[in-house]
Amino acid sequence: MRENHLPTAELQALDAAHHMHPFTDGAALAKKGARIITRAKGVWLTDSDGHEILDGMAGLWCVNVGYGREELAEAAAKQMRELAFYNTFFQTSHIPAITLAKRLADLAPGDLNHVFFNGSGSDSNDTNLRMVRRYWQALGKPEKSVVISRWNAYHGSTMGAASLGGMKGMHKQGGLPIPGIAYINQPDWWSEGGEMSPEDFGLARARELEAKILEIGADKVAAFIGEPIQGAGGVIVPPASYWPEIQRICREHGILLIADEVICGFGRTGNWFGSQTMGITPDIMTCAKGLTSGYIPMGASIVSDEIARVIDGSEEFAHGYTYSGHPVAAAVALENLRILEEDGIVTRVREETAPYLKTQWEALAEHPLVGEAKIVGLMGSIALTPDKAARAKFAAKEGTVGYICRERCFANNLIMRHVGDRMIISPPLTISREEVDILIARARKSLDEGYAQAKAEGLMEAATADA
Ligand code: PXG
Repeated sequence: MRENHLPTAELQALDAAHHMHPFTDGAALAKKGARIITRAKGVWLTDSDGHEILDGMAGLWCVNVGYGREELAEAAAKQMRELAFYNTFFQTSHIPAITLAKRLADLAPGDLNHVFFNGSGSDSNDTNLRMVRRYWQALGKPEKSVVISRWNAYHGSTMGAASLGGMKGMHKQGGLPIPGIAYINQPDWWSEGGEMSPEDFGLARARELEAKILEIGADKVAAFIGEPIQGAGGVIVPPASYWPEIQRICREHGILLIADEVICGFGRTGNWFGSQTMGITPDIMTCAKGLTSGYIPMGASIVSDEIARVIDGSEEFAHGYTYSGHPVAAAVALENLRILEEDGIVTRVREETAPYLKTQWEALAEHPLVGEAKIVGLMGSIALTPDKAARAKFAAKEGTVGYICRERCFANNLIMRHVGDRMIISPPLTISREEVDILIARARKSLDEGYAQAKAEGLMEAATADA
């Protein structure tokens, strides 16, 4: 394809001069220059220098149907011509929002039959926070307002969503969390499980919820929120004992359960929703990303009959966004869901691609730099370690070796991210077997090179236990 853009160096200079990047050390990036992606097809990105890069992260965990689907472009164009925008506020509605709400109600588990539309995952979680507090208030229990979350959870970047998240680095910047959020520990057996079996550890971590509810008082707790599998926290797969126990505790103490499905939803774990993979039926699901495969921004809160009955049955719920149910986004989401279903993508993930990738992914655990290798559906992680048997952390600053490996992946034209010293993948759900083979070969090569570099730089020292 003919390139008709400025030279890479000029684009990088303009980017550094004018573009503020999310979650980025701007000065460091300005020195190095951003990698500029110009187009994409399937699982392959092309950068401004013509490199072909395998996108092992589906953009940002979102391009579930892969890049370059004409039908999605068509759906957007058609809707823009027909009705580019109308709001859903003042007793009006439109066909894309109605059709999508019905479609999501059919797909969602249990009695999650009602949809509040948002613009992203963050503002979906803001909606959820306001909705659960309003729910209890409408039932005459306004003091039932605390939401319990987990350290190292990611629920978004707005003041509300970042407070719901348990990322201490985010809380440090700008006076977070907001009042009324409490935290328990995450179910990360590899790093925090000590001598316990994974199953015992899963139960113990779930029971921290019960202890926290009792500490605060069940009459003050509105809800618990969690990602079925933590994504941005490093793809932490909880032990099988964890989620059923969390659900039991929520039910027993009259606490609403919010499953943040922003990453796990729409096929990522081999089912439509991560909640189904984890065997739970939440009261609210947060959706975004894969809802439109990232082709256009959209978020949704899918809620139970009971919550909708209370919210819609009392005075006006004073909440909403201009773009709640945006017709173009809704039209793209509908077409995206059609593709996921009619192309059999979710089923293929569960029955073919995930089992094929799992065998090769778990074999990476034999690599000298790798401790555990975990994968559910098409979201996987590996823990890097200087000492497998001891499940040790590195003596070097957390993320040093992870960053080295990520840089090797970049150099080998594979997007595989690091979160601290965990490497993570989440490729488009349409990845073929041949592409899985390429992903694994490049990951292995990058780990070999990362290992060699870590050894050469004296980084294979384990931290002492109390470090
Ligand atoms: N919930 C979860 C579980 C997420 O993963 C959000 C909410 C917020 O969605 P929006 O659409 O507001 O970004 C997310 C987003 C990373 C990374 O570094 C992950 C996300 C966003 C940005 C970076 O892995 N997830």
